[in-house]
Amino acid sequence: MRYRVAVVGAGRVGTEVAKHVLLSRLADVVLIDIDGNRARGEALDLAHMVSMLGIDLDVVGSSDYRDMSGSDIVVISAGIARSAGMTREQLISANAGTVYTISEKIAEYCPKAIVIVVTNPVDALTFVTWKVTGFKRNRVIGFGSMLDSARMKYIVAKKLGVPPSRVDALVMGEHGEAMMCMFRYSTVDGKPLSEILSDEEMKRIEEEVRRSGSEIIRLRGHSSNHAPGAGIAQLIKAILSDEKKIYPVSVVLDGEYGYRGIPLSVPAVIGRNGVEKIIELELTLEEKERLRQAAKKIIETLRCALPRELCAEIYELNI
Ligand code: 2OP
Repeated sequence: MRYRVAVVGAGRVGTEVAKHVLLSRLADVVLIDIDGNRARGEALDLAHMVSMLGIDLDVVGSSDYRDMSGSDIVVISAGIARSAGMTREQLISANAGTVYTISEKIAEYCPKAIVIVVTNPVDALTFVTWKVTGFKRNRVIGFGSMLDSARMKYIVAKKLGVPPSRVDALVMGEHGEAMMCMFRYSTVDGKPLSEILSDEEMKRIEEEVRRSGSEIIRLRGHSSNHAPGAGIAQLIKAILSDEKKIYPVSVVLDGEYGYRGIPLSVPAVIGRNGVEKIIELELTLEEKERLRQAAKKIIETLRCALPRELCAEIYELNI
């Protein structure tokens, strides 16, 4: 079976996604960007890369949304990225309109696709994509906490002096300041981290995970792209190969964790239908309160950018 992945937004993250999809031999790629020459230029360079490696996959660039027709998966990576000193939420007014327009085009040209939202603030924009496409919630997946989980895994591994492959880490809630490192559900050699680390150590690790994205921006002047590219390709592989692997992703909840019609980052089984199932972990009272704070923050972000006509239900929520 030959698959097709469309990546809308041929910037640093989008091109990295395209590269990983091609290198992992997952699908043909179409790069869409309002700057058609940029999309075509990146596609040409990537086409030379696959030719060099003897990988028989097509990659094209375009500014015409019609060229993404028939794609199995569409990745939304367009929009403005964070710069130094900014929070992800501050991007909502700049990026909501972009994601709105792209979502309309996806509904028109790729009505059967699964959409992976990457543009920040990702949880809020997962909601916008779900609303505008009208797709079932299982077909709209936000990528964010998976990146935070990989960062947590790296930081814990360094701290404990073990290779990252011996660590399993879970971050959930939101891809933003209210992210929650789930130490009780994260392990080293199968042992919960909450039994190994002190409260102070856990606090410091969580802060380091939270600061990881801005630290990259501080050091090199622009936001992450290598880890997101690799992670999004892992999600694409899980979908196309129907892996049914568990990854933390942003999804609009329908009663899980006590929320309905709100996007939150939660562990989910990912397979051919996108989100096949949401894993409902048992939470302590403190964790429930932190999840509530994350939900509240996402709702406030949505209210800042979306008119009441688009999401009356978000305005009515009292969390
Ligand atoms: C990050 O955390 C871009 O939100 C992304 O690096």
